[in-house]
Amino acid sequence: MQDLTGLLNRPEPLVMGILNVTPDSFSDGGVHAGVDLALSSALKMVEQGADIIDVGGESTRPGAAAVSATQELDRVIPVIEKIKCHSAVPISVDTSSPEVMSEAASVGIAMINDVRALSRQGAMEIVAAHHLHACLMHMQGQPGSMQDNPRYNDLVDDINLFFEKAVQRCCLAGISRDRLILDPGFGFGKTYQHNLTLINRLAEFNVHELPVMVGLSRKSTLSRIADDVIAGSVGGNIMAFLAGAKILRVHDVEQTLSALRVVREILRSGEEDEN
Ligand code: 8Y4
Repeated sequence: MQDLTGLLNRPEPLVMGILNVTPDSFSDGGVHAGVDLALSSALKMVEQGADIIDVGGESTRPGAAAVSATQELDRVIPVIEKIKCHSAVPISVDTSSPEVMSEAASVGIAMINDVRALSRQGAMEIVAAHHLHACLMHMQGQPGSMQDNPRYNDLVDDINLFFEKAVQRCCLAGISRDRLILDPGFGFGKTYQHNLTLINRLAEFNVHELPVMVGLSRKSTLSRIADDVIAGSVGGNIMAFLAGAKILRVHDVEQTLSALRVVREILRSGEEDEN
């Protein structure tokens, strides 16, 4: 088990680099070529300053085919093992499958990033037993249909109620509260307007006094606004940081860190002006 407590207590946000190991991303030349390509992508993000690498083998895009736990294990476990041979970077696993959680925990990871918030049978117990950190993400509906007319009473209040219940369930299952991270799930059962509201009102998710994570990177709400989706994502992530986001899940580690450094230096200099 890798502990993120120290990293989470730093003043600066954590940048989580996205490593997709779905066949469409890393499978042009057989299994070994796939693992090597994934490794070099992970090491590049680490060099660029990523604090965590999020390894995912299930695509949650609308219309994506369901994957079996076996398929997901075959994709994810060899990549985790390979990264661990070459780097001490904390690893997060993007999965909803208890089988994958369990195998990954045995290999040694820091956290589970679950877009289904540990809702599958046995998931919470695995996180508890291995003292893993876990990101509980909000999603309305299921990946295949979540974007057909999502509706809320009050978006932020509804998500906060979901967080309240999910945190309570996790604590009852034996997970320490301080292992939990909350994510409002940008793009998961949200309209364009909902997604913008999430960023505008992001600070309201701080009421739980748990770290807030966001995944804005390259998503369609942002590419609809900006032709340059990388620059657009960096802008969204800066706003999220200013609203208190603690973990930024991104494809573009270098660009995100450059922008964060500038904003943090300006903030630091402003505090100095007060003296
Ligand atoms: C281009 C690239 C367009 C990627 C869309 C996407 C989140 C997440 C995803 C998130 C947390 C994605 C696994 C969707 N999004 N986990 N995972 N929060 N915690 N789409 O927002 O990146 S996958």
